[in-house]
Amino acid sequence: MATVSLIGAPTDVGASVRGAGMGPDALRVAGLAAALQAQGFDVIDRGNLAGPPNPWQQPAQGVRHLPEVVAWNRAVFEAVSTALAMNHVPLLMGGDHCLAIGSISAVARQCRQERKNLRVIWLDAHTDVNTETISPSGNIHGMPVACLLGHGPADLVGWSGERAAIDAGSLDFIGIRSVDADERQAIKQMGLQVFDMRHIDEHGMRNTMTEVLQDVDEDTHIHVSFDLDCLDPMEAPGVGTGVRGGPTYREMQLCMEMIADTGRLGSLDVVEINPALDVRNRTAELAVEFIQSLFGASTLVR
Ligand code: NNH
Ligand code: MN
Ligand code: MN
Ligand code: MN
Repeated sequence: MATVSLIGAPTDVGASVRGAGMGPDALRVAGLAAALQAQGFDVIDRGNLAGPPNPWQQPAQGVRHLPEVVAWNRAVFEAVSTALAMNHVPLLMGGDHCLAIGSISAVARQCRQERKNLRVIWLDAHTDVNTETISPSGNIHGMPVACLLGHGPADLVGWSGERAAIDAGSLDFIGIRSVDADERQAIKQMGLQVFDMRHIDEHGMRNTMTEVLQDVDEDTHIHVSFDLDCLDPMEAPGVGTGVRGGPTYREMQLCMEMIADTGRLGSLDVVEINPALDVRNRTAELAVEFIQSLFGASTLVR
């Protein structure tokens, strides 16, 4: 059985709603380590990374808190690289979604070294493909996909060793229902594959995931970037930017189980849990259930 490295990154510097910095402890309190241990995994909790406090400033040149976001992502990049070098499965506990820049850059670099095909599955209400020139908010948690594709603030691009850590064809979005006007143009220009809520409504989660996973083979490394606002806020109220109309509990379980069935999950981000907005840690507890499914705990009875 694999070893899972839990890496806490307690920050909300990429957001404009405070509170996601408490996410790592919310996941610990919800029993994440014990849940994975019960499934037979070795789990090492690396504790929390250190980084600068949130200066709580207005955006400058289109971005908020760029130096702080860079510093946190440096720490994440190093920690994820270290875990991968030990053949562990890194599980990044955010923190806001800006941290996926460091995490996925580290994964992309490792995959290139090992000649593995990286596939990124982005579970989110948002596509996070804004840049400093088009973002309506300046919040970097709305930009990680752009940065990973080689666009966005120069300080956040190129960390994997290539300008683009991932190419558009190896990335799939699931659960999307909130895209900014210019972001929509960027999605078209970059040729991104978006399985939005309308697609899931019309085709169902099963067909959607069959399509997403069709070209996964034994040389594939799947990275899941799980923004908890992907879920319907009725299920997961503890997020800063909730949007109505997300996948149901069962749909999300099926999504996780189908990814688990491939046996190719190699790394994971769990981000945007905001305990300050949550109800009795419900969102972190829900996250733990979904993580268990992603790691192969099936609810199948047959
Ligand atoms: N698209 C908005 C922005 O860029 C919201 C992004 N917020 C997120 N993304 N939580 O997942 O500001
Ligand atoms: Mn996101
Ligand atoms: Mn989101
Ligand atoms: Mn695809």
